[in-house]
Amino acid sequence: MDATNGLQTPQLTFEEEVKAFFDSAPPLQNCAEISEKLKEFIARNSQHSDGNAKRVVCVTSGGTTAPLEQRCVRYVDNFSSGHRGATSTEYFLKAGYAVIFLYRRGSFQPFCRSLPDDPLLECFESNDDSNIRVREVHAEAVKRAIIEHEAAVADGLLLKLPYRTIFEYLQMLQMTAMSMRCLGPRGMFYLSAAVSDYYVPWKDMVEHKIQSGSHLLDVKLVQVPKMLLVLGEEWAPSAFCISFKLETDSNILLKKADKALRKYKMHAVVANELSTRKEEVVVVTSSEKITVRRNTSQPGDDVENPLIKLLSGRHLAYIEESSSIR
Ligand code: 9Z3
Repeated sequence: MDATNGLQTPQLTFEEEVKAFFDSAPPLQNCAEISEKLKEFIARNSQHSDGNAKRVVCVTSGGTTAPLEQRCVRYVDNFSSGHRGATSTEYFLKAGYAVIFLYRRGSFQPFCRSLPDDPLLECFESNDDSNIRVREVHAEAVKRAIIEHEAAVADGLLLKLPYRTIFEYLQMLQMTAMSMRCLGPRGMFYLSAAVSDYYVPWKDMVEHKIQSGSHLLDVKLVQVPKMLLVLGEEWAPSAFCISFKLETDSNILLKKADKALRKYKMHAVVANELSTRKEEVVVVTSSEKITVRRNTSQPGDDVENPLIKLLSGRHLAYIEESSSIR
């Protein structure tokens, strides 16, 4: 695949690239339903039954696909499992947030991380009367998953919205951000999804399955416009924005995170290296680089535990600071 786009393409401004992306994207199928769910969720948490206006975070999770055919058989994907997003969602809920969980279909889900890969078949068994019961060995994990998930949903604190493609993801992120605008600084974006860097614009994509048989497959991929800038400047200008930077070469990680912080005007960038991402991350802000590690002396602890504590504290300070300058 030629990611350098060997064709002579016209030079577009950034604004034109963004417009071209959205203009050419296939419209979201359940747009009205998503919009209604967002409206209702945000209204409810702006005046929650416990009397407090909640802080609301949009957690993006998993990886986007870039389809190669309109009637998609093949697509470009990435490694992301959604573990970071699902785990962080649990800790955000614990910290008192309402969470919009924008996740890749089929990726890890909050409260289900400790269940086996095939939970339905592995967690349950039938007895002699063909009644279904939970296997003893998984009973604790299943009970915890159900109780904690039910509590979050019953309290109206968790809204789950699935995506698969880069087109769906960016349209849903835009809708979510516009809906969260009314929250001002109480809104937060925690952008842990691994977003495709390159895609085939819908209008340039073949309709039917690409036929095999030729020695070389020549597909032109175009850079996905970095929507982080648009998010912070236009879609939700008062929100607290955290993005992630992933590298496999630890020598360039912090420099790249620092660059992203300034270029996309984020409040913090969480830098992580592929092989150690579950053990430690570095939170890069304009004035600090804070290493956050999983507490290894506490069995089952996650790096997201201290990470969300740190970010939640920073978000509170940001809200106070924003209200004092209004
Ligand atoms: C991350 O860096 C996440 O922490 C991981 C989590 C994807 C590594 P898993 O889902 O992994 O738990 O398996 N996410 C963002 C990666 C990314 O694509 N960042 C962009 C970049 O590096 C900036 S938007 O250019």
